[in-house]
Order: sequence, then C-alpha cells, then structure tokens
Amino acid sequence: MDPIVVYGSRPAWGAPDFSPFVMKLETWLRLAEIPYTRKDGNPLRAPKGKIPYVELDGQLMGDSQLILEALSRRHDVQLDAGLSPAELATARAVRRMIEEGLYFVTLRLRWVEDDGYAVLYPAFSKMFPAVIAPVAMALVRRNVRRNAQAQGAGRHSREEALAMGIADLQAVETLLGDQPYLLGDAPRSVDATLYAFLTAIQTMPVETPVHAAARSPRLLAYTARIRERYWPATEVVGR
Ligand SMILES: N[C@@H](CCC(=O)N[C@@H](CS)C(=O)NCC(=O)O)C(=O)O
Repeated sequence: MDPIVVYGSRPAWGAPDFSPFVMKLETWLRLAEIPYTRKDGNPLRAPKGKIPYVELDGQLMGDSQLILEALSRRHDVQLDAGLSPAELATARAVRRMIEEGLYFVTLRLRWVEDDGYAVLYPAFSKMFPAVIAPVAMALVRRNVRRNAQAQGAGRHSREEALAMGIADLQAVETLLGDQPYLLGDAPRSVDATLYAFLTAIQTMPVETPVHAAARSPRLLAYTARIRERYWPATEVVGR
C-alpha cells in the first residue's frame, strides 16, 4: 500500500492547520496509527472543492469522514470496536453537532466578526502571494458570508450565534464529565473531531464568550491530554 498523502492548508496560531477538518483527519490517523505525509492542498484542485483531501492508492478523495471510513476498512481500524449502539449514536450526534453546527459559529468568529477577521487576516493571508492577498482575502470573506447566509447560520444575530456555540460546547463538556475521553478511558474516532474543533477555537487569539466556553479548565485539560499523547511535537496551545 502506498503511504497516504493528506492535503491540508497551513499551520495556524500554534495549531497544526487552519482547517479543523484537516486537524480532525490528521488526529484520527494518529489515533489509528496510520502513517501519512502532509502536503499543502488547494481547494481548487480538491475533488469536492474542499480540504482536506487525500491521495489514496493513486486516487484523490475528499471529505474527512468519507476518507476515514474508507481508511477504517482498508486498515481494519478497531478504534470504535466494542462501543455499544447507544455510544455509537452519541458519537455520531456529537460529531455532526460540531461539524455541522459549531463549525459555522467558528467560521463567523473568524471571518465575519471584525475582531476575529483582524487576527485572521495577518495569519491566513500568508497563504496567498502578497500582491493578491488583499483581493483573495476579501473574496474568501465574501464567500464565507454568502455560504453562511445560504446555510442559514449567517442569518442569526451575533448574540444568537454565540449562544448556540456556547450551548454546543457546554453539551460536550457535560458529556465528557470527568472522563479522559468523550466515551470513556480510551480515545475513539469522535475524539478526533472534538479535539480538532476545540483546538481551532482555543488557539484563536481573541476573547469572546464562545472562546471562554471552549477554554474552560475541563476542555483545556481534554485537548492538552490528546495533544501531549498524539501531537507531542506541537507547541502548547490554549490560553
Ligand atoms: N465535510 C467536509 C468539510 C470540509 C470543509 O468545510 N473544508 C473547508 C476548510 S475548513 C474548505 O475547504 N473550504 C473551502 C471552500 O469552501 O472553498 C469534510 O469533512 O472534509
């Protein structure tokens, strides 16, 4: 089998990638002990127009979840073995709450809110050649706004959106309780998503009530636990 190549974006604020979906996939590969290499990706070359995508046996494949499901079969990954149907249902519900709900709050905090965009701009614009960076950033910002409108999340007031993000974070914190990982003593696939999206919020250098909720002592301890074990070379993130 050829080694897997993961196409992502770039490191951000001490986290391994701007994209939480790339961080999810890489964290999952580490949990599953599947070796991979990383390359800078480009949504314009991605099979689904989004990152991450991977090269798997000479074929490009998109979507973090479809990729990890294909890799689970290919490598006979046992990460979720032994989970009960109820635990698997919880994992799915949490994953989709984060990826389809909390993600849009994060996008808003980065791209729509002015204080977020002010810290995003100097970090993210480095991905573009300097001469086109201002135009490219303005185009991405406009696209993010349009997509958020189309999806619906962009139609909420700031207060409504932030309250939804906080409620999602409090829900995962409640489910986590005093356990080291979301479903108990061992990390499971869902921890890759939770780790990635929490890290994306915790490391962003702004203060909002959503960031404060993500930086609760319990959620900071959770991401530190996974980072120390699976991302040992990564600088300390979170504040
Ligand atoms: N469902 C996809 C979502 C991936 C996604 O939304 N990626 C974003 C970056 S975080 C992206 O590539 N956006 C570029 C675009 O939409 O043009 C997955 O799980 O991989």
